[in-house]
Amino acid sequence: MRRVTLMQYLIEQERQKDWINADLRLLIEVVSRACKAISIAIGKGELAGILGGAGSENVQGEAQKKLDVISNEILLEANEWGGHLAAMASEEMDHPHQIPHRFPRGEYLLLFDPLDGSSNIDVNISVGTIFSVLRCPEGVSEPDERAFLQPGAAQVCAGYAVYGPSTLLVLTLGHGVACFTLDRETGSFILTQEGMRIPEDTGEFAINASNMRFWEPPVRRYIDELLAGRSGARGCDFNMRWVASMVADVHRILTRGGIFLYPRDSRDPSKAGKLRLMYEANPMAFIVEQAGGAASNGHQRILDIRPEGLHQRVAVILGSKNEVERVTGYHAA
Ligand code: P6P
Repeated sequence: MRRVTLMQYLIEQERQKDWINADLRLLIEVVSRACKAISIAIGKGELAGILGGAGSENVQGEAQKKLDVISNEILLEANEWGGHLAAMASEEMDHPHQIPHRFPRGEYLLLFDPLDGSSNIDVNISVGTIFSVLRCPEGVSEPDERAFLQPGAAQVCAGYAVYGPSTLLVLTLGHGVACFTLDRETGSFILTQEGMRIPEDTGEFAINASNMRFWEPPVRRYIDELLAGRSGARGCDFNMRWVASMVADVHRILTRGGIFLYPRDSRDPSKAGKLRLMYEANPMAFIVEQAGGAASNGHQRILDIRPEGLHQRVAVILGSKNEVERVTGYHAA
């Protein structure tokens, strides 16, 4: 594959296609640069004294890691000056971040989980950044939370960076999925995969099995059948993986297939699930569907869910199409 940088890829897309313009190209370039800065910060770890707790809580009531706060700041500062955004929203902030009036505003809304899987950061396991791009509704000059409450199907772009042995940037503009690998010597993201596809069948599932006693019957039935292996209803053995970093689990599924489940459970009936719709489930569902997979909450396509709150949670079942359809079939039974 000829060596194509992210910038070259985006400029070629802008020249040849109508689904990207200069502002969206700038947004992606700026977000990629922010992800590079986050990758460098993570790589320093204890040497920079940035591991451990920040001594604060986020809107989810979760203890923030120092790197959660640092990553959030990096993304805010990187994006607020460019004139491409109307506002930003983050897992780490109660309310949307307005673009300061000293900067021009653009047509896009950017949502992100700045450091997904941060509970893993102190034990040196892969984490990531997830982002989603929407258009600001026509005529909205001061976008508040309501401007963000659009179904995932309205996304114009979504992507994630995974900070693992390599730092990768995975991106969709609604016409397939591409993967870029960070060349640390030149500082460029290099195109390493295009047209990523998730196999429709799989022998590998990802779920936090410690929650088994809290699952609803359709999920319990599905997982029991997988665990029964070749002597059970499925007639074959299955393997399990659970990194507890959604970005790492989703990237594995994008690369070799699999099904990821974070189902609703009975621990807190007021919560529809653990993962957040707007900046975790929606961007990942967009990417997975663009790669030929499926993404459901058990009852409907995640991208069709009409959001009611910026930080609302959702059950997530995504990955290899035939397995996701089997699980949704069990919910309908
Ligand atoms: P558990 C990380 O905190 C996260 O939001 C996702 O990245 C991950 O898939 C999930 O939660 C892990 O949850 O309950 O297994 O720790």
